[in-house]
Amino acid sequence: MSVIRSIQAIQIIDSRGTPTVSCKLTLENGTCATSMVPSGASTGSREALELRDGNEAYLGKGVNKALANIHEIIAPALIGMDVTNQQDIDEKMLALDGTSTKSRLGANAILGVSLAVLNAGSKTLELPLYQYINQVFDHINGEKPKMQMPTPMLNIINGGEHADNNIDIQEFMIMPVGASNFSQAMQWASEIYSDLKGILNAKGLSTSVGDEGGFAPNLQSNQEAIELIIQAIQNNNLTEGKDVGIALDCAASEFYKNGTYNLQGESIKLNSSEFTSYLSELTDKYPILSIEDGMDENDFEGWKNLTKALGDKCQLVGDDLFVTNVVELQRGIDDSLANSILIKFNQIGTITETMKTIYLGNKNGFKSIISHRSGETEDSTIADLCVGLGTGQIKTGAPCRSDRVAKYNRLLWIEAEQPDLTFAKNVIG
Ligand code: 2PG
Ligand code: MG
Repeated sequence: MSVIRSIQAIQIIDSRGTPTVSCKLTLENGTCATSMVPSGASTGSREALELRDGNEAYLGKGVNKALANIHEIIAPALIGMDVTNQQDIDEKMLALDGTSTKSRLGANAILGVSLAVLNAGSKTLELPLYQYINQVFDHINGEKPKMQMPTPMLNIINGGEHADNNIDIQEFMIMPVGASNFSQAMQWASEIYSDLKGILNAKGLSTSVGDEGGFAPNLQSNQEAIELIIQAIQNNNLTEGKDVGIALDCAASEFYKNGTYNLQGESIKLNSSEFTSYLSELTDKYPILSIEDGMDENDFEGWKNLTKALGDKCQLVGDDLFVTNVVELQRGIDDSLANSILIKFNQIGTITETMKTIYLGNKNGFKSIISHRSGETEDSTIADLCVGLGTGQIKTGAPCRSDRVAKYNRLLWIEAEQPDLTFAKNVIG
């Protein structure tokens, strides 16, 4: 039995220079494993609580209260437990917290430990992390997913809360669905990314990057961003739609106020049904395979209408809408809101709950897209999560900046180690 001997947590810095939690877990058999917790900027209002100190240090963003909760409340309760029993450990932490939003201990404290437990379990059993994750899912849900390599969604133009430019849509992504394997998908994506830089340069536009490594120029419109990307795809002798599709994350909650979708970059204000038409027109005109958070997180009527209008031909992904939470996802299933879910483990706070949400989605025909946060670290667990659970898609930023490529590089290694894993292309529609 691989018993937990100690848990240590420290404050580290994420990709935005903001403090976050890192844990180190040591077993009686000497095995050690670590974790680092990501953090969002365009957060959903129903996400589990990220505990911050609120004092002068780090502009109030320190995480010393979360560290104290790990050392004083979580660690004493977990020491002596078998690290390979992920579900028991996560449930113990949920009981210690006792709130529905993890507001007592903090989702950042709980996730730091939950992730370190997952990593320590794989190490002590000497299994690659993705294989161990596959087993843990089976223990929790009684079903072994078919492992596969994901299609990446690479965010190459950043807007919204992730950049200080004038673009309202937060993420313009490419999906190399026509590639024959993951390495080729990454090669195409990197070539398109470099080409896009040349196009922006030639137009005298900025090639500085936003929080997720995509370019962040000022542009006339959302359409212009899509057209620049299509140009870069074509310059590489690839066909938009067939080889490389477009995916958007509107993060619409960020520009929705008092019943209006306010596209400041284009000086237009639209009501819910007009914004649905705006998105439908974009989808008719361009090869858009996936739209995330096309509607505000509380505009349930809007979500219903969008799903009616586009749900048959386009992946509609709930991020702020579902916050990786089974209760919110069940509402979406019952009310026909969206057809897919974005999965971010820090929105909910434990590996066990994350896996239960994915299982509920699977059972109801929802696709799960494993996602980074805009504030990231070099922790690459989400790469293994997406292979081990065979979810088929991952979004983790541009092919640029170490916090983003850490995940893509881990996936390149997994593909090299497991050349027989299928590449989950053509996952849309
Ligand atoms: C999103 C994410 C990640 P954030 O909205 O999907 O791209 O952003 O982490 O800021 O919520
Ligand atoms: Mg999102």
